[in-house]
Amino acid sequence: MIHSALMNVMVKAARRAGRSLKRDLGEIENLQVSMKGPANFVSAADKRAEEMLYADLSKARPGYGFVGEEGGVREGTDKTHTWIVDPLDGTTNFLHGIPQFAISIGLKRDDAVIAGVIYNPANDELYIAERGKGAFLNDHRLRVAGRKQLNESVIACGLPHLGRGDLVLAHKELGTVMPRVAGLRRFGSAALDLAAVAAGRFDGYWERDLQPWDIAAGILMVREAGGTVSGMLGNDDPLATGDVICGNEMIHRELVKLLKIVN
Ligand code: 2AM
Ligand code: CA
Repeated sequence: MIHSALMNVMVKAARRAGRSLKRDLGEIENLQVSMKGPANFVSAADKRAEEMLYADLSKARPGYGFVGEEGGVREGTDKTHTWIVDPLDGTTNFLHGIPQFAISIGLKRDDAVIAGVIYNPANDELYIAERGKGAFLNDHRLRVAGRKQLNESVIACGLPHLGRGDLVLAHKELGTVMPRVAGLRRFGSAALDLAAVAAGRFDGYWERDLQPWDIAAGILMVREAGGTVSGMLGNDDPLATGDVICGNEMIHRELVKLLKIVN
């Protein structure tokens, strides 16, 4: 498959940083003996990956702004374009040697995300999307699942992290959704959860309190695969609120309805 010049830049950067993360994952097993060791090591791996991404992306597109999970905001001279980058989404999984983590790169032009790459170096799954051109997993075109009923759907979710988020609300949401779906899943990487909805593996997904770098690329992925994405209101912008609900049009609508009842 022939990629655009922009997509070539993004894929190359993701693959190089991915090689670094994969090497570091191999080291994690050796560090499991020490409690403090792995956390510090992962934080270093994370920063290293972000610096590689910044170096590659800013070299290929000088002047674009850069917002990364680790390094904060780096202003560019070109005020219309901004990279939104998570060098390691699914940090907890990575720390535990669970191969469900990814690099997520989104490119914003003005207020719209126009390109996204999500790459899991552990299994070499590469998701790409460009606005108006569709979404692809390892160059196969993606389409969201077609299931119309929640009771035949597998739905993914996120849960509040230690010391953060609203636990009572999360329990209520789980209690409402769980008995109505074929299966509920919690995989721990928002970027890969969105990618899995785009790929039709999950029929839907919701999570609260996320950051733009967790979801920028994934939102585009779902939309380009024909899915619907919003915040908790059903028509609001998840990049602005940090809350996300998605699926095909029907499943998205059902999830919005259910989660509204909870609140
Ligand atoms: P991260 O691994 O890059 O931190 C898991 O539910 C999702 O929430 C992941 O995408 C994770 O991204 C994100 N997340 C956001 N804030 C978090 C936090 N404080 N602790 C753990 N995960 C967090
Ligand atoms: Ca993240």
